[in-house]
Amino acid sequence: MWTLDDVRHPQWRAQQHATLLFVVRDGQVLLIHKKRGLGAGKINGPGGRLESGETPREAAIREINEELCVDPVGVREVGELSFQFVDGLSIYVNVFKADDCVGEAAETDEAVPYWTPVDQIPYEQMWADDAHWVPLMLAETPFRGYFLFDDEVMVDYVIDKGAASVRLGRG
Ligand code: 8DG
Repeated sequence: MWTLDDVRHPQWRAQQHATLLFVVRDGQVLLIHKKRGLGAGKINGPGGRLESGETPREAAIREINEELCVDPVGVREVGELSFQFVDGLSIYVNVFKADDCVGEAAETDEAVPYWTPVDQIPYEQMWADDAHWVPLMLAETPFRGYFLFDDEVMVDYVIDKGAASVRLGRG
């Protein structure tokens, strides 16, 4: 059985490497209704898995362009997420924030764009962990999150923010 100590261990390695990128402009954040892939049906930030030879930043910029046809401006990394699923799947995610984007967000095969005020983010339609770190992303408080999932159920988690390690999780 996996534990958070396993996920926090220096030798833990994820099977998949992905990104998320949140454009925050004029008090609104650009999200997506995800149409396919892991988390289809949920609301999420634009993102996806790295292609070979890409840096995480390059992948984040490519993914938001593929999913919404926009190019982000002022991209910087704000956090990291490590996900271990009890069935064995593991994903490491670099989280980026941007100040603006060029172009008008448009629906594609992968996503429907969804601008929402930052105080009305629909966490109940998102992955269970998001409510715990999206506010840190918005505040630009550096964070490192570790999560254990059983399918869609978050079993346990811990988030380090700045120098502090805050055990917030259940279980
Ligand atoms: P595809 O084109 O190959 O179908 O897929 P992809 O675009 O390469 O990958 P994906 O299936 O979209 O990758 C999963 C995305 O979901 C990736 O951006 C990371 C993100 N993600 C998780 N777990 C969680 C989570 O708990 N919360 C949030 N907000 N995002 C998550 O994998």
